[in-house]
Amino acid sequence: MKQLKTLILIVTLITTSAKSQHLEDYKLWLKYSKIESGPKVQEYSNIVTKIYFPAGTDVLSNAKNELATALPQMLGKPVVFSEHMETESSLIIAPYDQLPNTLKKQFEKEFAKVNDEGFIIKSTVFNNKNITVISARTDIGILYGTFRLLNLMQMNENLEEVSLTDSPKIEVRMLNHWDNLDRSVERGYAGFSLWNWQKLPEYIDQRYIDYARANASIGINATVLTNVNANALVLTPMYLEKVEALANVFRGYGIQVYLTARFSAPMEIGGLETADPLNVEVQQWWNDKTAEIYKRIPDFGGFLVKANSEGQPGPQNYGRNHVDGANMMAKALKSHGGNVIWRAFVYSEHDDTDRAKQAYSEFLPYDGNFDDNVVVQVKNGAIDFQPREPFHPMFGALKETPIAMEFQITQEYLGFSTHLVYLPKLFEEVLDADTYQKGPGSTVAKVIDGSLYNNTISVMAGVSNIGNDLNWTGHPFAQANWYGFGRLAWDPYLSSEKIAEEWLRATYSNDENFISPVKKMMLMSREAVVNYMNPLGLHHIFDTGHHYGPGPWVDNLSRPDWNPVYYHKADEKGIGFDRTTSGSNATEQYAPFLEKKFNDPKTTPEKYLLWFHHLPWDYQLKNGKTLWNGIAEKYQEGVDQVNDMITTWEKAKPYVTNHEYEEVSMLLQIQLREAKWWRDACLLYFQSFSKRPLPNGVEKPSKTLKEYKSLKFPFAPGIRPRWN
Ligand code: BDP
Repeated sequence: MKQLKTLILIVTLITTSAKSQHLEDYKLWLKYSKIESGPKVQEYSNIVTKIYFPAGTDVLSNAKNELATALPQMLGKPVVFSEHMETESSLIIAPYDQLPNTLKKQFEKEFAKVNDEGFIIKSTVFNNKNITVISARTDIGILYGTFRLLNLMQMNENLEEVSLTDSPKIEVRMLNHWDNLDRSVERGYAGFSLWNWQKLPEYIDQRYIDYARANASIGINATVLTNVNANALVLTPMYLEKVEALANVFRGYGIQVYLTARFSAPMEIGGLETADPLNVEVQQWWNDKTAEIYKRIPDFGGFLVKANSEGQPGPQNYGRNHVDGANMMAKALKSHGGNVIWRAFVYSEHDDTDRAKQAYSEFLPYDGNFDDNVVVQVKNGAIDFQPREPFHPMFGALKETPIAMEFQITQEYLGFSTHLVYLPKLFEEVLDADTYQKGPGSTVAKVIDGSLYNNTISVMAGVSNIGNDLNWTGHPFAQANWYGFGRLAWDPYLSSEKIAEEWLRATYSNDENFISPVKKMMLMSREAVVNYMNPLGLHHIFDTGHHYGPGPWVDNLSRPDWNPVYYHKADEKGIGFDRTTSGSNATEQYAPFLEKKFNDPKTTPEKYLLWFHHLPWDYQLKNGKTLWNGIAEKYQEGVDQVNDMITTWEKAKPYVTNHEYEEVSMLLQIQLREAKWWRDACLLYFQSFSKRPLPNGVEKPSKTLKEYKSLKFPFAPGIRPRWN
């Protein structure tokens, strides 16, 4: 009997600890683990001995709750709050206008640099006592400052003489959820949609609150709840009531809700016979609909619109253009303070010019014609979220109209949520790129934050990788992509390395022996995926529809620009897309300095070589090797890099829990298998044109090309559902 009891106890202990380990994943970078270093515990305890935190709005109480949760966990003792300033107050957290006059005066200079969402964290002397102050112009600034203080503690930073002033550089920092009303997520690889439409509005899932906390902790302040391939039903009262319930939760964390607006909604749910933007009844319908939404959600952000793109309805169905469509919605939103975010992801089956040129050609003539609450949202590259693309030529070229960056956090073309790929490295490459549109130094970051052309609104959007998986993002390291997107939207000049370090410290461990190799692994992971999928500027050679795995051979789809053969153009002579003056001349869309550079293969960075040039198989690369050998070696290098990632992770074992170790290990094994699959399938296929042997050091494929071609994945996740 006694033995049985012991056994039961052991089993219970094992299962609870396994369970709680899983729950650790759920906490994202907000784990607030106990701080092990004695001196730091002492230092931080002194700072938070007594916290003055005046009562106020929901936003302020959410900040206070966060401290009440985090500090006892990190420091091992309860915290004392007071709503009155006392002589013992060691930490003062208050909006600027509630600070005592002496402190106000002291911080005047700092506040000149702080915008409405920014904050200061400063050590100072007050009433002859060392204190720390978090202050901001607004409550939301206080929330951001509070999260930053906790983050600094998580990273064991020195806070004795802290002096920090920070403000977001981009105004709208938003997630785009491609979530459908049936809870499937287009290109989602982390389960189903978080939004439980059926139980809303009454049932408020704890997930909504934790989602909002996580976003606020990194400064994300807007969310588009629904798929760009929109369903008009979300604009009906039944759904708006549910949207309102979500907005009520998010408001307390400074997050504004946006919806996608289906252009044909006036017909589908409004009973009109047309959706022509110049029709007065249609305009009235949008005015009324917008007013109805604002009645429920006074801080509603506005609409995100995908129009006349990939079969979605739009103004062109009525002989009108993007300006007519966007301005109609802008007028409806204007008096309420809302924005229209109009996507420029357009390419047409009726246009046989290079797909990479089409959005620019279509939108550039409209520059300056959009209303001032319209922002044009452009993907980072001119094709579609590939592992690597040169920056989209519209950045810097569109001058009068504010242009929003659209990054994809979900890994549609980067191995889904199975591959460890640290995306801030990709985001950073794009943001740092120089457009030369206003001379050297005209970086994409300066275009986006509005500083290059003094644009009125600035927006950075990320297509979310979040679903209802316990760990939110499918791969635990994909949490870093959500985190990193938020940090870069706050400050597009941050380095991806700093962000990786912050995330690792908050998520796993502060041990240098862990941080340094694992950070290196993260920073290398993006180049690895480029190498084993799309080296040297190759792109869009994915198997079609689901984009899972390689499919460079696919040539039978109805539209030429949906077929991978359109993009690599491999033949007996060579490989690559000629976008120079002798080809599609897409290079002319860049500033003259870059145009010239990209027109010549010798001056084109090799990472973009086959994006801009069709070159013979024996073309000589900078390292003296032939193009064929260079391609083959890059594929092999990608596989080798995944092997290195596996070795790094094995060495990281002592610093993480068993569960954390195992889950990443298993995923890395899948990544290795798939990296080899990419290498072998692509090389066998391209070899059928190059007719050259694989160079030494490149492993022989384990299957035949026929076998790779025969693979079918009808149930791969994230496939586009049939819209409507
Ligand atoms: C592509 C996706 C497709 C999206 C489309 C878009 O394959 O599912 O609907 O982009 O951005 O990347 O509208």
